[in-house]
Amino acid sequence: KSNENGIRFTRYYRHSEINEYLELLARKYPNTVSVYTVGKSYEGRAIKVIRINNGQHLPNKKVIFIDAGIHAREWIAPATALYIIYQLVENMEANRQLLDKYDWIILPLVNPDGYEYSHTNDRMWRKTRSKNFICYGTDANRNFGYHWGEVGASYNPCSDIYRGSKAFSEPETKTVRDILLSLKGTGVFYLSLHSYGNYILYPWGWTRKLPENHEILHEIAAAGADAIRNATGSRYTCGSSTRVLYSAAGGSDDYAYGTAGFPVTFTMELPPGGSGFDPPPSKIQSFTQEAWIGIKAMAKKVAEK
Ligand code: ING
Ligand code: ZN
Repeated sequence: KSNENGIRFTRYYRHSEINEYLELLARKYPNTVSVYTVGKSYEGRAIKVIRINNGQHLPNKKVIFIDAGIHAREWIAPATALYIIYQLVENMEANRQLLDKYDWIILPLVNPDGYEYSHTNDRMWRKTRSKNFICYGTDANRNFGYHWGEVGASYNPCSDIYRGSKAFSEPETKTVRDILLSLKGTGVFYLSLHSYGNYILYPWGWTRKLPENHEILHEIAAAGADAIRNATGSRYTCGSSTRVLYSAAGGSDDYAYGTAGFPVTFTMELPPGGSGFDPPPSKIQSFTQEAWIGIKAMAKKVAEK
């Protein structure tokens, strides 16, 4: 089913189409939507964010920041970011409370070079596309500067989990870093969308220690997982990255929590499909819709805290 804005959740969009959709919304809803180019990828592609407001533009509004597409092949993640944008902008009345409480900033595609490469050359590409000696690409989710490189990352530039030559060696991770730092104080909830495996993960990735407010984090994650299970029966596992999945330093959520002062940060691993990273287009609508149910429940729980 299509709609007035022409966005459909029946196929995966390319980078240029994603940016065009954001610009279309900015033109159509000038009082509630702002779109900014916040950076450029290694190969020069524009990285854009959309900021969604209830139209009142009150100062000191708290912010929820969501990104997707840190990893190239995880196509369902940018699709979910687009679905969230579509719901918040086009279905504003239904989301009135969440928009009265927060501004939402969404960066639907952090790594456009890798994403395009996964469409045109190698479906399983994960990293950025920067050149390192003999190989290409850094794992952007090992490149953030919080306990960078200490565990679960590789110093081999040919590895799929290459940490980069230094923390924030990549223009794409610098772009996310600068947004996170600009939200220090107002940012209350950071969510990074990945796939796959049905997890809602919270810090830390770099250590087995649990963060100071881990009980609250678990309660918020569980609210998301419960909402999804009640709505569709799908199950998500909640826990710290290290404990329920594996250790990895240099992730964006650890940086948002540890350095940028976000009190609540999650990495959400969306459902699998096909060989894992490629849910068929017929699943996009239901997977993204279901994720949004969980994300709304988490945002409501954050508002109660
Ligand atoms: N998974 C995440 C990864 O970057 C993760 C999981 C996130 C682990 C944060 C540790 C910290 O490996 C995917 N699918 O990318
Ligand atoms: Zn990922």
